Amino acid sequence: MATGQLFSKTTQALFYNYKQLPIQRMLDFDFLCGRETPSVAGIINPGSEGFQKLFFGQEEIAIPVHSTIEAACAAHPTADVFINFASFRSAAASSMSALKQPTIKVAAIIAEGVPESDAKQLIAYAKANNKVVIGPATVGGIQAGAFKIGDTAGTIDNIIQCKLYRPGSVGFVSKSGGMSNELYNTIARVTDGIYEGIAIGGDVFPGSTLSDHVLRFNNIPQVKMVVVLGELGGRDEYSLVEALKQGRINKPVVAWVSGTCATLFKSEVQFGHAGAKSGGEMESAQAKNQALRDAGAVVPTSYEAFEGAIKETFEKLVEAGNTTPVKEITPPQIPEDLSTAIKSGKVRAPTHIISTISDDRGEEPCYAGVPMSSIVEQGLGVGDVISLLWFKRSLPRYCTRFIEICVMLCADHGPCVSGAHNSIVTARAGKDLVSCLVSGLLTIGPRFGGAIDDAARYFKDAYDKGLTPYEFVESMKKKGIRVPGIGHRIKRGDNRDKRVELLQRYARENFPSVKYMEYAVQVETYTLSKANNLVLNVDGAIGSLFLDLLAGSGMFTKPEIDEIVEIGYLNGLFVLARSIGLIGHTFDQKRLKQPLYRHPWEDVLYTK
Ligand code: Q5B
Repeated sequence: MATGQLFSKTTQALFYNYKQLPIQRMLDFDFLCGRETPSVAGIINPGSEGFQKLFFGQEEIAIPVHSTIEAACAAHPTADVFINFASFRSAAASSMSALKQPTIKVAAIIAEGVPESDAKQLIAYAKANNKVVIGPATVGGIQAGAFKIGDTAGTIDNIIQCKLYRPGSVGFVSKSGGMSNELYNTIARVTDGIYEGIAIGGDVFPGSTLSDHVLRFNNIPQVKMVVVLGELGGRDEYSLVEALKQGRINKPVVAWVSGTCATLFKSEVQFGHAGAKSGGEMESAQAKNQALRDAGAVVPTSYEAFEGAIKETFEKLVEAGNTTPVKEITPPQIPEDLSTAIKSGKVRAPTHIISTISDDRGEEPCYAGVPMSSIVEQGLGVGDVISLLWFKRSLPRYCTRFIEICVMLCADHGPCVSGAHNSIVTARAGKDLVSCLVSGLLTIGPRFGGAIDDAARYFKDAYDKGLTPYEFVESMKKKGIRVPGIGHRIKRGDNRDKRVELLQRYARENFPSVKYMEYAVQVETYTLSKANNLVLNVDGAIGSLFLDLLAGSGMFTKPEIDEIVEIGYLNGLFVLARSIGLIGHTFDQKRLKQPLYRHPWEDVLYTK
């Protein structure tokens, strides 16, 4: 075990396993102490690399993340403390790897339940190589005003109350991490505060012992007195007794071994820590307290008297001129996190996004206020989900069924249409699913599949204005605009599109009114008189029928209908539906292991 200071105001650590809160607490402590460099030099997060954003005071900093201990040590050769937040399963192996790095001098192991045989190996290796292990099963330790391990001393408020932002003159060592918080507070009240505090952990085989740290404190000039909190079980306190008897400790030691109540129990009792069980007489709190007292330590008669004993010992030191209480300083204020400040109502902040269709903050996500479980329990379908997320209302079943029929009928139209062709070519170029999908989707537009909105706009305008089909079509011709929703590459007057027929039949049987659709049919009758391919196509059928749905369902106001048509909701139906087919074509090509597509020369007219 090293003989003196373990930490200083420039000590840096490598933190194993990304745990945002304890790292941020370390950095907040740094800021409180006026450190110039963050105490965490790097994070080791097995399997990932990059940077982690955290706050150092008011400044946001990026702490490097390394995937291995070796890489982290190589990148930060001056970081000599390894703080291990691994689980009990991997804590021993990772600690051993860290101790084997020449740059690491101290390893703190937080996990509880590390196998005792592993702990013994770590201890043996550390001893042989002059390294220090704190833990396992520890909260860590702190050098006041300089360096803190993980969650030691708890919240910033507690650290301020315990005056840990500046060094005092008491060295403190305890088995228990929880009790060390209590003692930091006590010591701050009755002395000038902690110089260094270590919780060795409650395991049967701690990496370093109470006496190891007391002997170390004895060599630190700034430490004027030592406080020790032991507990029943084990014989660690007897090493301290020996050291006291041998005169190896020349600073006042105030000690208490907790667990005196164990004698009240008839059988052996296991307290919180693995090592804290009332074994034989020698391991009892009473015996250990007496032995410490006999060896010269100040040992009160009860835990309640511990505070008084510490106070008295410190006052004697001051009276004797052996110590001058440190001057009090005011620590800087840690900037509050925005989320905490908002929660407490201290500040308000503008939001950057507004959303009205869904909410995932509660117990379960809601679509337009309807919980998912209710959607499932009511047996609703994808048409209802579209109705909630796109139109923000629950439409009647005949409407949502119509939406579902649109999606089903437009899901695919063979491999030769623009979208499928693009997806197929993209898949054969070896691209991923999303690339294949979007390359197909990008063909959807005024000529292919994306004429639904325009069809609805033009049919609505013409019908609402009372134009005859002749007036409407000829006015469009004059403007040089093809009637959206009319015309098809392969469908003809004598080979109608089955999809259009199915949609029309459903609407005639279920919609209260189909006036827009009937108007579109009249337009078709006129355009067919001009050319056999100018049929009402699937875009025109959906566009006109959706106008009937909006107007006839009684679920939309006139301004809402105008807005839906104006914004252009309806192409969304084709985009959504055709995605199903485009994904299918992509999988098909990949399943068939089709090679790179190259268009044949014979199919190209090369000309000047
Ligand atoms: N003419 C669809 O044209 C197509 C006219 C017209 C007045 C019209 C064309 C068109 C409007 C957009 C539209 C959706 C490009 C179609 C779909 C999904 C699909 C696809 C699939 C699937 C076809 C020949 C003569 C010319 C033109 C005139 C043509 N359309 N006049 N209004 N609308 N329609 N798109 O066959 O005098 O000879 O110069 O743009 O609704 O995309 O299955 O394939 O599910 O995937 O190439 O169903 O109609 O005809 O361009 O050779 O024109 O007719 O002016 O007259 P074609 P063209 P003229 S559904």
